[in-house]
Amino acid sequence: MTAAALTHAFTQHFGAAPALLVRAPGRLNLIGEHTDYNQGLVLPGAITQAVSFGLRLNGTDKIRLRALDFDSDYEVAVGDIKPLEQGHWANYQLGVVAGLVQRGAQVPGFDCAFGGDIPSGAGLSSSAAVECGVAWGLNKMLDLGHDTMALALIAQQAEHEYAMVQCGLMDQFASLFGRAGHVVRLDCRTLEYAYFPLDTAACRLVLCNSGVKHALADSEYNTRREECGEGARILAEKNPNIKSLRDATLAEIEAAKEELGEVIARRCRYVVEENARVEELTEHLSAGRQLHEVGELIYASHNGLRDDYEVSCAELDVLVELAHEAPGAYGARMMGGGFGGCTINLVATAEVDNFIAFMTQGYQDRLGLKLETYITTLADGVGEIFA
Ligand code: GAF
Repeated sequence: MTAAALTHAFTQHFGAAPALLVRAPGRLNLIGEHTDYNQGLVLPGAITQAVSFGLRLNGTDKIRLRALDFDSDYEVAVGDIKPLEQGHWANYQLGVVAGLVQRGAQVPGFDCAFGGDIPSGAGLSSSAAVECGVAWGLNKMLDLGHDTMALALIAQQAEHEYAMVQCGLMDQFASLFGRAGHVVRLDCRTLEYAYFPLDTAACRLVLCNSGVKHALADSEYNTRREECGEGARILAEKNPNIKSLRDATLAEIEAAKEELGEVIARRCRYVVEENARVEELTEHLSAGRQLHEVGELIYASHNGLRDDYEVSCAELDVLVELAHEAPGAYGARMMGGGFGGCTINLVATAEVDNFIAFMTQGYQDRLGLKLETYITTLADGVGEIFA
């Protein structure tokens, strides 16, 4: 949404111009899936698709929200906010306000209109973008002085306590810390991070939207998180240095197979292997262009997510199978929480058009489904936009 369109919509609705315009991007993740809540490593980036916000203090004690894309409004007194029914779009904003208040902020009434172009249900973290945009905007408008990492943590808390998904930090981190042309590796234990450029002359990241979102995504996500916690607890009985799956080795998992049980052992193995893949992939990126090796790691990540972690679905598996045959594809895998959404594909730049044509035809032929694709550009994280 352009700054002019947003300003116009805001002014029409609230009767005064916004004081601040903010852009908050969605995210992709090159590798490191379901590792963030195991204190592991992730390698996401922010994308050009984003949610934009107009904000202004309104001189009352009311928060007035306008969701431009859903043509829907919500209003509440600041002192009365509480989680709404699950799935309500205002939970993300309200959760952020609650987090700021909890940290001592006096939040006065404000108006907020927002809308964007992150396809919903595509696994590109439109919810994290909403949380991060509001957190960043209120922090600036009210001069609260939180640093960017604190804002990511406040946004994550909103997801836990208002959206009721026990997510890790990756999505909020990527939306706030993205850098144009780069992916960024985050160590979810120490919160240290490092940027890696992606050479777009050689390769592009193409997202293929399966168009499905299975209802069990949120509940299965929380279940995986519990299984990992349980795995870490069992492993810690033998080695007290294991504080999370980040600390475990494959040998330790193998040795505790009986106690873990078959399912939890597989979950643990996936997490340990995926962390190793993030390390290996970033070594390849640092060493220059080794796209075949990078691609193999991406394919291996999908296999683990499908077979050991069991968060893929038939449509995503078909997309990855097709990518194996597609012109220019180095690697492909499901991305994000799973059970639908997009695959991420590393594709030779010169072959992107052929790749997309092949995938589109193949998805239609195999499943009778229409494929939406996005050639992404890695973008900057949350920031102000100027009219
Ligand atoms: C979702 C979560 F929000 C992230 O924290 C992360 O766990 C991801 O699924 C899986 O890697 O996007």
